[in-house]
Amino acid sequence: MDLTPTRTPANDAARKAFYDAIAAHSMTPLWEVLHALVPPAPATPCQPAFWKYDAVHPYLMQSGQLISADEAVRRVLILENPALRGQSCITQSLYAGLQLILPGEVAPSHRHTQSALRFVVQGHGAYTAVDGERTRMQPGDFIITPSWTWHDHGCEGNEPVVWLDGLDIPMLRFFDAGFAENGTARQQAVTRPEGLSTHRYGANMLPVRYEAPFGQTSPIFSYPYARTQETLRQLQTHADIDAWDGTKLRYVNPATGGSPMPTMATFMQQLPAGFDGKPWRQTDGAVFSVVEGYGSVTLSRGEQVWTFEFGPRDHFVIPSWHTAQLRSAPGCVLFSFSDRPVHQALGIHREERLS
Ligand code: GTQ
Repeated sequence: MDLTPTRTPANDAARKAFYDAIAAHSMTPLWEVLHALVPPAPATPCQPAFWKYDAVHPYLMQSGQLISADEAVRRVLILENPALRGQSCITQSLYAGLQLILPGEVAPSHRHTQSALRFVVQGHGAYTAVDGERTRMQPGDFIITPSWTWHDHGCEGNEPVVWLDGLDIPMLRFFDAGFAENGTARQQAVTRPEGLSTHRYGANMLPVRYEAPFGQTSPIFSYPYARTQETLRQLQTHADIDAWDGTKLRYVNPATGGSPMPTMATFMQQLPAGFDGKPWRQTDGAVFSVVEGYGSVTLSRGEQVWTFEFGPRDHFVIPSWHTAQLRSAPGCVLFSFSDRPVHQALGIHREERLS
């Protein structure tokens, strides 16, 4: 006699009663969820999304009329993934927001275990201070706030300054490893001249008895656009252009060659005029900030297709395992960041370059 249980209406009812019974003991059957738990390919709930700067900028300026940087602590409009509203994230692992600071304002000193990157979008005259050293913020500069370092921001110029904040907030929330505290002083004491960390660590040399000041995070916390721009310009003229990425470079921790922060990788790329890129997909969802020029990105997953026509200061997100393709008629420069170092540390990073 075959005693193998089979699916019948009576058995379905028995299963349902069984699920209810074990639910009272905080248990649930794997077989009902196995396919979703271990999908054949990443099935992110994130959606591609696009924030046109022309649409965002008036709201940012309006926020400046409603609350001071001092009261807000950080006056930021979070870029929330439309499919993950209420979770303060742009991908499942990354946070992004646009921060506004007005002339004369100070965003007070605090520190947290979350790592932060700043990518300057608009305006001159602001600074970020990290552990006693200030760095000026110019459009296109990439600046790091290492985990657990005191930081405050200020604006000493005469125009509003806006930058993109990228943080690993959702990742630390996932690991329940977030700590934070406010500084006792509103602004930290400046103890070193501006640029000292660049002289010390950023001239392709390191102190003989180098000791990492910020653990796994880069000892350089400012990567100015002036240098990146010149590098891209030279490579665009004198080196091969990648059919998928154009000229794409990753920022590094000069002491390790690895990513500037343990949780986030950052990139800058230039597409030449007339670029019609090949499609690719990768497991690390990435956030883009358009620095200069114009172009488009076409994303697809299954039957769904999205196209975003971008220009300077626009932002968009390419979620995990969405096929993406970049094009640019006049040429453009794009900054991006993702959680790739974590994928790589876990040995799960995958990328496919399609043709
Ligand atoms: O500048 O320290 O966008 O702590 C979110 C959390 C910025 C910051 C954000 C933060 C900061």
